[in-house]
Amino acid sequence: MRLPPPDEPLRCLLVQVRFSAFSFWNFVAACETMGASTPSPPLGLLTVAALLPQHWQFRLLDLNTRPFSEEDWAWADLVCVGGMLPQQAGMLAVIERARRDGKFVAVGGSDPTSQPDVYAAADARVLGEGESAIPVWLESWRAGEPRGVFREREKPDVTRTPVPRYDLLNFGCYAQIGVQYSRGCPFNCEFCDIIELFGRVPRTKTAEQLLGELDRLRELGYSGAVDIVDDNFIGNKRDVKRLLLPALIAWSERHGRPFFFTTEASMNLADDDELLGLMRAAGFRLVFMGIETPDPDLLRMTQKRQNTMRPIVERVRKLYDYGIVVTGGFIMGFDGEKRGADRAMVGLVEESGICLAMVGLLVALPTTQLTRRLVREGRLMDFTGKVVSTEAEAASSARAEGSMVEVVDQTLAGLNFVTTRDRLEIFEEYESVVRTLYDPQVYFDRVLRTGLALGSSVPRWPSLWELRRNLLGFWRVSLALSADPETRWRYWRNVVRLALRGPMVLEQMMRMMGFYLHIRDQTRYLYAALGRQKASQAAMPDELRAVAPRAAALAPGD
Ligand code: B12
Ligand code: SF4
Repeated sequence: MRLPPPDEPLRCLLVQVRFSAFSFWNFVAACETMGASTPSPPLGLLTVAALLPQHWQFRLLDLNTRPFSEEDWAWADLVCVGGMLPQQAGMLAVIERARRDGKFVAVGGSDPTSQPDVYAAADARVLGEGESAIPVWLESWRAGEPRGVFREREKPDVTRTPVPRYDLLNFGCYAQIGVQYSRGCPFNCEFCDIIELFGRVPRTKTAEQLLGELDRLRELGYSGAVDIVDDNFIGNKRDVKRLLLPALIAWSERHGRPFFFTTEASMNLADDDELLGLMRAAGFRLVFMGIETPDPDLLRMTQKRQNTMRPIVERVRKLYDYGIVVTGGFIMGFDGEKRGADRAMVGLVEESGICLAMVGLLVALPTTQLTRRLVREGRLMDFTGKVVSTEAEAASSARAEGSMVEVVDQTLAGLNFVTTRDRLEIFEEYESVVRTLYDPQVYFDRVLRTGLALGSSVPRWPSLWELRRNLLGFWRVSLALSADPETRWRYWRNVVRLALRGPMVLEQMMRMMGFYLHIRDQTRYLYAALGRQKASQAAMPDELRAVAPRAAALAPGD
């Protein structure tokens, strides 16, 4: 198939493949209550559309919001697909179909960048950040060769990143819209792939640039939840405090607060009252933090010392004082983890009141320091449970027959290495944590405690569109939770008591209660999957079920 040069008008179809309905983060059931189909749009592809020649035509086919469209497929001269590890099988299916139909297909994004060999069937593999890699691809294409592997030459300066093509979205399909202020994180956690993909020197956009993106969203008629998808929003704390937040507060006040914000940040956020005050004033309502484990020895071992500086519970509660809800990521299966880790984990989540605690199993992600160490120690496994001697072998088996894990997210796929304690015991304790934390009584009681402790966030009037969404959400969540005798009573108790704390707190905690609709389905699926996984772990030979605790002594952070 001949592809015209990129300077000619081309029709480009951007395909976002489906996430599993059983991923913790794919809270479709909660989105549906407000009439949306999926949590967030694919910001990577929207940015790619802005980086490609603007005389092209673009369409977005987000398979999380609508079925595969033969019409869009036939329309396209070329297909761009991108995404993360759990989307691998879907991306490969798109590539296969493109090859079958003689359509040119380019692939990029986090998983293709981490494991390019898996995507060898694509015509063009454009690896790394698009700002830097797409020009390399276009240059080669203009010289007559659009096919091949094209890598970023350096980490791009994100102040030159164009405004993502938000005009390609149907906002009604999404619960929130993503914007990005910075890339990279200054910390050095052993299991983290972000610092491998984006580096340890945070690169920030200018405040004006971010406000330009918000202006664009406003212009297109969007209002409501905006997720700042940074790896660590406070990676460059100085710029966030001095430049971004003051400008954002002024902008929000000038425009009648069209948005409220959620983001992800490291735990040292809690140590800075001035920063928290600014975030509150700017309209931040929720922050995700990687808390990982209550055990300070394990935090040190995994090079996450920043989480050991002050008591975790105290830090989480500090955010509540500023009206900011905390969601947290927790991990089980670190080297050196001791029996009884489940009790400590439940204790931490309960005491800190983190409603949405994403407890998962440690995954050695491609390209990380953890994976490299496990290879050195002869402990990395492929997805069939076989020890491999190179990272490439593990990657190439991700789709193998007999895969013992489901590559959905960390709640379902993990421990792809020989552990330092019996892996069956880890699975059992993991299940006990999830069962305890997401027992309806425990969950709704935690929501209430947190709601009662939550300071009020900055008041704002929702737009008519949002109001309609919120009311629809309230009605549908109420119907669904009232129909279930396990949640009915506690749900209404929470609504009444939280309403007395004011509309802002009620709105925040309604989201947490709506999320339970997803958790309920997701955990049901999880327990069944864990049953299957435990059976396969039990059948593993003893030497693979655990290594001597010696490995803990080899651990890097000591
Ligand atoms: C926001 C985010 C989420 C959000 C929203 C996801 C969504 N719908 O977009 C949520 C919270 C839902 C999420 C969930 C998960 N996430 Co996530 N997430 C991110 C995060 C922080 C930002 C992604 C983003 O929007 N970036 C901004 C855009 C502009 O950048 P980009 O997507 O990388 O795109 C650029 C390039 O990659 C490239 N590009 C991208 N696509 C394409 C396509 C083509 C053709 C080309 C040429 C170029 C190209 O150009 C773009 C511009 O430079 C990243 C970290 C990161 N910095 O990437 C992790 C990240 C993508 N997530 C990751 C993971 C593992 C997950 C989970 C599995 C989490 C888990 N712990 O279990 C879940 C599963 C998701 C699900 N729904 O089932 C990993 C992926 C690892 C990998 N090797 O693939 C990352 C890298 C980090 C991490 N370790 O958490 N995530
Ligand atoms: S704080 Fe988060 S983003 Fe930064 S290195 Fe650690 S895990 Fe990665």
